Amino acid sequence: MLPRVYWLTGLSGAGKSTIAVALAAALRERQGPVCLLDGDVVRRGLCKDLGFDAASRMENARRMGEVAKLFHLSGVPVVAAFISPFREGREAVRRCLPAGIFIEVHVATPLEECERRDPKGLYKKARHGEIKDFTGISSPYEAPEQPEVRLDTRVLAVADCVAAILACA
Ligand code: ADX
Repeated sequence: MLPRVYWLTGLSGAGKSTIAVALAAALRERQGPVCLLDGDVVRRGLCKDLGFDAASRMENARRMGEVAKLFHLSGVPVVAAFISPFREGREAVRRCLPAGIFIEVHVATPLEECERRDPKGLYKKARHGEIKDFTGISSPYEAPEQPEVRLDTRVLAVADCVAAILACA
């Protein structure tokens, strides 16, 4: 099986990281080592110089696309979880990989549900103006038009999400 790049996009609190960890575990069991790239982790290290303005988010996606490509070329599947709110940023990653390798997964939890969950208390802060450029509140999210997989986490358990992703690639 060719090492794919599974790119999970969606709002903060949508469930991307949870699904990414479960997907990486399932892939590891089948194929061996997996590269897991997660926004919260990457932004504390490799991309800690970046902010959340549009140009920084595009640069974050560009860099992570390049990292994903290096792992892909080394034969390692990649699971990436980034809000990656801009369609063009995601499509640029798709274009830098061979055809059929980029699997775009829209973790399509609606804003109201993400805000209800608010696992890190960030929506509350954003509503109070304590965080600027917050995705869904004061910064746009461009949902994928034709993702390889779209997940409604309100009705799917994590294991169902993983199964749906593996079934498509
Ligand atoms: S992305 O837009 O550039 O793809 P990324 O996925 O790396 O974002 O990081 C998102 C995480 O950063 C969120 O889950 C949240 O914990 C944190 N964060 C901090 N400030 C913001 C903000 N203004 N908008 C969105 N997420 C933010």
